[in-house]
Amino acid sequence: MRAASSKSTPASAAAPASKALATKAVKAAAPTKSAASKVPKAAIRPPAIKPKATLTPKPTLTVSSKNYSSWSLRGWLLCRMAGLDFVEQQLSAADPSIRAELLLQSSSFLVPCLEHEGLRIWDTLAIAEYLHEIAPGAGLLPKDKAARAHCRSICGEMHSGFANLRSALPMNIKAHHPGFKVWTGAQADIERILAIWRECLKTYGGPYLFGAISMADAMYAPVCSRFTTYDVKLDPATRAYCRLVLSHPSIKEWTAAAKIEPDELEELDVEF
Ligand SMILES: N[C@@H](CCC(=O)N[C@@H](CS)C(=O)NCC(=O)O)C(=O)O
Repeated sequence: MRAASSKSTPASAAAPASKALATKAVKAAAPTKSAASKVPKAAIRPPAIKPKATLTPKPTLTVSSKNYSSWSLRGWLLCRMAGLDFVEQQLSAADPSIRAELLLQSSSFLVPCLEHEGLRIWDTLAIAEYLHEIAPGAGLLPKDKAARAHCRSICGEMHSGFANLRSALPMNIKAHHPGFKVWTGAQADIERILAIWRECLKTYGGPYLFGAISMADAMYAPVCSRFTTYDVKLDPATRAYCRLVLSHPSIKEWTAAAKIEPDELEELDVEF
């Protein structure tokens, strides 16, 4: 069954990364003068050129809750950063038929999942690398080889690590917990993330982690949101970085949508 609350929204992204419409130029043969004089003028007009109907469906990104799903936010930001002209399909996290819908949409049951030109790409890192391949000029990865390796390392670290931070400080854009008490395990994750950020900002000069915005900023954007929700204490450099990320127009758009989202997951909304 299709989730009743799923919806498709055209994303107001920048230029399409794929050629949506291909037209084939057809050169009409010019009639000879003698032949032309024998037929009525209307009949010698070249046939109207019809664009070849090769319109492929727009790429679709399946996401879930904008308030709670940090992976959805990452995937969506990456598509925006790549300039992909995509349609967003949002599945309600509160819908009991969600797993049936996810099975249809994503081989792993998980979101985000990108469908592009007949391909289905699930898992955020795979989406990031795929987008870099189809839009190499978008700057998802730094141009410099060493910086690129560094960028991939911290993206991988985010993707596979920080389990304590994830469980103790789940993304919840609507919530605000001033003075939140962070337990030791999660604090170690916070310290490591801040060390990564400080090193990047120092090495590449900011304002984003690798100077210009890159896939690393998309991977760490939900952390900026969590640090705000849970009132995590930051130094001036990391606070400025968080503010910059959260003031990015795409993140502001996502945040505004999250704030008006009706879904509430009680287990993530416990009072601390
Ligand atoms: N490693 C995956 C993680 C994706 C993930 O955990 N997605 C969550 C939402 S944030 C999900 O789809 N949960 C649905 C479920 O478990 O049924 C990725 O990088 O995309």
